Amino acid sequence: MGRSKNIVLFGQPGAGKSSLINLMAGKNVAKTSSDMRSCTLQWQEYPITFDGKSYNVFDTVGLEEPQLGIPQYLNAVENAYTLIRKLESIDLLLLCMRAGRLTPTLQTNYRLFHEFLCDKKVPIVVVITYLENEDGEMDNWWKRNRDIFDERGVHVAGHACITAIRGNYPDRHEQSRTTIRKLVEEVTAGGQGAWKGGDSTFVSFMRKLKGLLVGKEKPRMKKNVASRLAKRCNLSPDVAKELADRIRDDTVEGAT
Ligand SMILES: Nc1nc2c(ncn2[C@@H]2O[C@H](COP(=O)(O)OP(=O)(O)OP(=O)(O)O)[C@@H](O)[C@H]2O)c(=O)[nH]1
Ligand SMILES: [Mg+2]
Repeated sequence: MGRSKNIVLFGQPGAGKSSLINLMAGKNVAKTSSDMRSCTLQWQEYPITFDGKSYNVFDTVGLEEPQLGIPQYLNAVENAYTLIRKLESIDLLLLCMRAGRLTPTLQTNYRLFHEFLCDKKVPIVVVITYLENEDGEMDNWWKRNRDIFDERGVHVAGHACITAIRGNYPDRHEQSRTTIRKLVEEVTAGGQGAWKGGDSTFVSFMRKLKGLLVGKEKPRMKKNVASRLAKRCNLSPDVAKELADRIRDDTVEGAT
């Protein structure tokens, strides 16, 4: 068995991220919650094995600004940033979303993780949950909605339409397990997509920023990060500014 592949899982609170881990694992390893309050407060690592391969799945905090409130949202993003900086390589980004919820948050999360945090260097796939009641094949959901992803600039290397819980549909649950495992295996095979952590432009941008902290360029650079975040990730200027500040502080601390 080769090295464990690292998978970073993200998506809105309650999208079914923890349930998805349990589905892949084939047993309950992650704690799930039906509570409106987010149940995952900090990223968690779950080593799982299937079809003879091992994976480390990192369950991150559900990201949605209005639902979390700004301070918690910032904590969640900062948390994700710390995780990605810590990892030596990332083989796959799993974006988990609930069917019927094509909110602007989807695009925001996609850009934040795929573009900003991973510099588009990690393959990303989308997993659509809550499809146990879909008429016909669960994959029909994708056929109906794929254009919307394109329109919003959310480009993925693959997709899986599933139900993450057993409920009254054990067959669909088993089928979902097969679908997601196959997708993960395919996209991470060979490891050609593996990205060595640390060389994203975002991270090097932050390093540069750190180097310039004492220089006169500091305010301009900081503003630049904030405005990029605001523009690309649809964050309000205040949130973007605060996030840029926090990431800078974190980078400075991490380097000493
Ligand atoms: N019907 C249905 N319920 C689901 C599905 N996936 C998850 N749930 C339920 O939705 C609730 C939230 O699921 P979690 O797996 O805890 O969601 P999460 O994304 O980890 O949530 P946070 O950790 O709070 O961000 C739980 O009650 C799950 O049982 C699904 O595919 N179908
Ligand atoms: Mg969770």
